[in-house]
Amino acid sequence: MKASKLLTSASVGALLLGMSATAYSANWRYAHEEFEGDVQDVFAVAFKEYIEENSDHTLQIYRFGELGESDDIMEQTQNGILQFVNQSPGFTGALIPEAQIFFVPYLLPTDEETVLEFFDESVAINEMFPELYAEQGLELLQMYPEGEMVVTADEPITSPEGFQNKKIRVMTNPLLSETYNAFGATPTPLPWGEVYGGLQTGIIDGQENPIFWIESGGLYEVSPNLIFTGHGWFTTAMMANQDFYEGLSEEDQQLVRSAADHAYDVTIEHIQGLSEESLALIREASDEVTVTRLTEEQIQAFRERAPQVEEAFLEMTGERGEELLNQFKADLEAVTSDDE
Ligand code: 6CS
Repeated sequence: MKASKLLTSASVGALLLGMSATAYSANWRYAHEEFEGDVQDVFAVAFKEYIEENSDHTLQIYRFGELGESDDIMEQTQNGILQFVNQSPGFTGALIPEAQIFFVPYLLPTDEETVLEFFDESVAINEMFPELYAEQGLELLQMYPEGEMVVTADEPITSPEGFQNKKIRVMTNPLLSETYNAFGATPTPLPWGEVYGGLQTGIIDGQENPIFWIESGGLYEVSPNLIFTGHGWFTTAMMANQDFYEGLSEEDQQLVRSAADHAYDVTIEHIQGLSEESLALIREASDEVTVTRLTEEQIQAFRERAPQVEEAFLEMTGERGEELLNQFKADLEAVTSDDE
C-alpha cells in the first residue's frame, strides 16, 4: 500500500515535470500565441524538431486557442502545467513592467538588418532580461522580433489629428495605451481573441500588428487601410518554467539551449522578406486595401510625442527601468554606429 502510494506520487511528480513515469524520455508541453505556420509556430516547430532529433524526448505544441489566451498559457507555465511558453511583451507588462520597453515608440529603427543585429548583440536583451524573467520563475531562452508594426484603421491616417476619436486596439499593457494616447487616439486594450470581431462590429476602429499577422488573421478584411508609421517592432519571448529547467540534467539544459538557438536562427531566416510576401498576398486578396507609408515629415509629428511615453515608462519601472533603457540605447548606438 505504502509502496503503491509512493509510486503514485512519483508518477504525479513526473507528470508535472513533463516526464514519462515509465521511461526516461520526457514529453514536454509548449504553448504559443499564434496559428499554424505563423512566426511563433515556425519557432516552436524548429525547437520541437531539434529536441526530437537530438534526444529521446518529445514535445507537444499547443497553438492559439487550444489552451486559452496569452495570459492563460503564461499562468499554466508558471504553475508547471506547461514546460515552455512563447508570450509577447505586449501581454507581459503586468508581470514584468520593464518588458514594456518595446512599446516606447521610435526607440527601435525600421531597418531590418540593424534590428536583427541588435537582437543578436544587445546586452539588455541577452543579459538583463533573463534576470527580470527569472524573478517571475521563468527561464528566458530567446527574445526575437516578428516584424515591423503596421497600423490598420477604418481610414488612412497620416497625423495625430487623424487619430482623434479613433478607438485603437492595443495588447493589454499600460505603456502601449500611453503610446496611443500620445498619438492622439483612444487606446482600447483587448486580448487577441476579440480583435477581428471588434473590428467587424465597429467596437474598435483600428489596431496594430506586423503584416504577416494582418494577412494570416484576415485583419485586412475588416480593417483595410494599412499605415506604415515606422514606430516599432512586434517582439516576442520564448521561455521555460524555471523549476522545470533547473531540475533538468546538465545535458538536457544544453539540449534546450541549443534547440532555442537553432529555432532562433530558423525564425530569423523566416521573417526576412515575410512582410513583402504577406503584403503581396493581401493585395491579391483584396481591392479594398490601401497602403500609406508616412513621409519623414508626417512621422516627425508622431516622433515628437515619443518622449512622453518614455517618461511614462520610467515612472512605471523606476531605477531598474532607467538602467534597462540606458543599456538598450547604448546597445542600439553600438549597432547603428557599426553601420556608419
Ligand atoms: O495582436 C496580438 O494579440 C497578436 N499578434 C501577434 C503578431 N502575435 C500574437 C499576438 O497575440
